[in-house]
Amino acid sequence: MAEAIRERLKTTCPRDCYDACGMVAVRDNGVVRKILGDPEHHVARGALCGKCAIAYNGVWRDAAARLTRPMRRSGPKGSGKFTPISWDEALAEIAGKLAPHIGGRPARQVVHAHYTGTVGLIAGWYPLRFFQAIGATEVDPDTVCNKAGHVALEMTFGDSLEGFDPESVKDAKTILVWGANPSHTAPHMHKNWLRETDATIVAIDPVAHGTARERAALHLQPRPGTDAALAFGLMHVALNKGLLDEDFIAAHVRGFEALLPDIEAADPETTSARTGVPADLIVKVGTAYAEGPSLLWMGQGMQRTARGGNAFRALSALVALTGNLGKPGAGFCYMNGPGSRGIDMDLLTPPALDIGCKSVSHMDLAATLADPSMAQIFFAWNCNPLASSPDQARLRGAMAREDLFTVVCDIFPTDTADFADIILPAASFLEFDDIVAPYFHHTLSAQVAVMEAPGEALPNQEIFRRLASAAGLSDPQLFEPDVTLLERILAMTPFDGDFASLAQAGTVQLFSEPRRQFEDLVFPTPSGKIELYSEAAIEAGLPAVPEPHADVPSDQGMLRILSPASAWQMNASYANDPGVVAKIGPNSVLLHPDEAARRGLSDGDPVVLANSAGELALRVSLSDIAQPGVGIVYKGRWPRQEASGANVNVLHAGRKSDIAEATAVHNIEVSIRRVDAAE
Ligand SMILES: Nc1nc2c(c(=O)[nH]1)N[C@H]1C(S)=C(S)[C@@H](COP(=O)(O)OP(=O)(O)OC[C@H]3O[C@@H](n4cnc5c(=O)[nH]c(N)nc54)[C@H](O)[C@@H]3O)O[C@H]1N2
Ligand SMILES: Nc1nc2c(c(=O)[nH]1)N[C@H]1C(S)=C(S)[C@@H](COP(=O)(O)OP(=O)(O)OC[C@H]3O[C@@H](n4cnc5c(=O)[nH]c(N)nc54)[C@H](O)[C@@H]3O)O[C@H]1N2
Ligand code: SF4
Ligand SMILES: [Mo]
Repeated sequence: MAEAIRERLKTTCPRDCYDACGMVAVRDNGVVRKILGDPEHHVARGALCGKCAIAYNGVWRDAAARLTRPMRRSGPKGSGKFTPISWDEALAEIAGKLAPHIGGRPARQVVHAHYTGTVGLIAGWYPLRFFQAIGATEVDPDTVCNKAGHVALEMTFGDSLEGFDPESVKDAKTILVWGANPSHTAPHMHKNWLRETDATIVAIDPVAHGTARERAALHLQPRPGTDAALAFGLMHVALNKGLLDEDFIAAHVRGFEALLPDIEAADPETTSARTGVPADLIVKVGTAYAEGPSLLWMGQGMQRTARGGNAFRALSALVALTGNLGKPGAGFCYMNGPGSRGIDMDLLTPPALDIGCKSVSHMDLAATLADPSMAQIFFAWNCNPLASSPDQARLRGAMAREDLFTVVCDIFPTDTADFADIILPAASFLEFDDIVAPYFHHTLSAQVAVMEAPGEALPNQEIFRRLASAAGLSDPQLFEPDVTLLERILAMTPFDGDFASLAQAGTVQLFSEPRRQFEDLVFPTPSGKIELYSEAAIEAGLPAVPEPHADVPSDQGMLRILSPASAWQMNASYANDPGVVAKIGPNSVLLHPDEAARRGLSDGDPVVLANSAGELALRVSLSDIAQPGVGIVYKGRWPRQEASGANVNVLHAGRKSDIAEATAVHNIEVSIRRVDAAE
């Protein structure tokens, strides 16, 4: 008998994840047997995270679980009843609906939502060309995730997409992990990078998460929404100990004097009372951070609050006034954009194609879709808004509009897909080539086709090329093939091989030495300096300088709900994998034992969380990772798999943060009551 031919193909995980793991697909006679972590990949080191090890060897390769044919709705809106149709029929039907909206003027009533289902550069961004060309209304993607932080950093440093290089850790003495939870969201950075460093790690998070417990020498556990006050407290310590970097401030910082009175007032006792962090810890951490060199990991969780933009500006002031920038082992990181690798995203979405797109915030998605004068056609692609967006009950109601023609492009039948008129089946990252520019490391990776797409599924980019053709559009940029795109992207980078050689390598390091963030200390702000005092902020109706804001604790009776990332899911992805379902168990609110006792609640009690936006039934789970006054409900469950038909976003009324109309999802407050057996 002929021996099976075994091959090992390298590829890359394109989830919206700091780690961007290299992977190996093990194939026998061309059939994928197993997806593993690439032993040669500097981050993965041979292991995928738990969730991907399950899902990539489970539901992602299970054709029966996937969308494999275009489909047309055959039941009432939201019923999830569909009949398979051909691609030609599906695209012709969509083109017919689009026809009255396109041609010359922007198609304002065509609304499209998208995000980072895949972050592959082509699959994630090329489809935007189609929407640019018709002038559709974009649901601003970052408003559901990280936009307040981006805009705050742009105001202050002129750029939010240049962070410290993780390789620069070798020169750092202190690392603050502030409002990020690597133990869930960057599992390999937690496992290796944060374990192997000699630097002192400090976690600053209302939740005693895995990184705070297992990696941090110190954990500051502020009340939610008090970070700006804490940052001023740390600056006070630095000022008091003569640790502010006066030369750096004189040369590179604008607005120090305007902050000074608030810094002087933020003594450790005052700060402790406002944040809940013990004064001696404030002194310890303020001293260590200011002595430096220090790295500051600015997590995305912290800015999803009503004053999240202000918090980011306050943390920026801490970086600037202690001069923790522009030298080895110092810097901050929100994320590292493709630009550090020379990639100009305009190549994928040429501005000249845009005939006048407008955008709306994700916080206004439900209201937009509810209004026929604003939305006649809705596209959701590369995202699952009925699980991830706010105001879930209202959004569901809006999506039930019979006259809202809805197209959903996904790889799985999600809650959002249930509301489609037409479903377009997408190919997964295992089924076509693409390029990934990781957002923590300054590396470059190949996503490589390792198997055929099931049924008739197609990559996002091909779907939108075909739709452009069906809609009678003719600009050649709407039909650029993948091979040319791959070539043109690579040509912008320092990598001098072709896609085949990148695919062979899996991931390439582009720089021999750690990159030094803002090395020349020239900042792309109007003044060229770090702008703590910001005219852009004033123009946006914000305070000229950051303020030492602290949310006051919830009223007696109300509970503050945080809904951060689960270890077992990627946003709302993977909830349909049986292996993942077994790991996540029933939906729960994690309560500190003291908080539960105060409310007469016990472990396992069925409870209802309620506020003006909605109600959610779940169970109490006692956990001392929560602090009193705060409940933790992990994000990402699929509403249709829950007995209540909803997830935590049913409690999010769409409150906006102070900057950029971005989400304040971590400001949710609810009442909590036990459900009696009779109910
Ligand atoms: N396993 C897994 N990994 C993921 C994701 C996932 O869903 N699951 N999602 C991916 C995506 S899209 C993103 S944006 C990143 C996000 O990854 P991170 O940057 O780690 O952000 P989150 O997990 O959203 O929140 C991080 C922390 O913010 C804290 N937080 C909430 N409110 C406050 C506050 O007021 N102050 C402070 N200091 N902290 C606060 C939460 O307690 C939480 O521990 O993760 C990515 N990686
Ligand atoms: N309560 C609460 N809500 C939150 C957050 C929170 O912290 N708390 N975090 C927010 C954040 S940070 C984010 S980023 C958003 C994420 O919100 P979403 O982007 O809606 O979340 P995902 O579940 O990642 O949805 C991605 C979808 O893309 C699909 N997909 C994967 N690959 C492909 C592909 O190649 N093509 C196509 N067409 N589809 C593909 C997946 O199957 C999945 O259904 O959620 C936000 N919602
Ligand atoms: S989701 Fe993140 S940790 Fe998991 S395999 Fe993908 S890149 Fe690695
Ligand atoms: Mo996100």
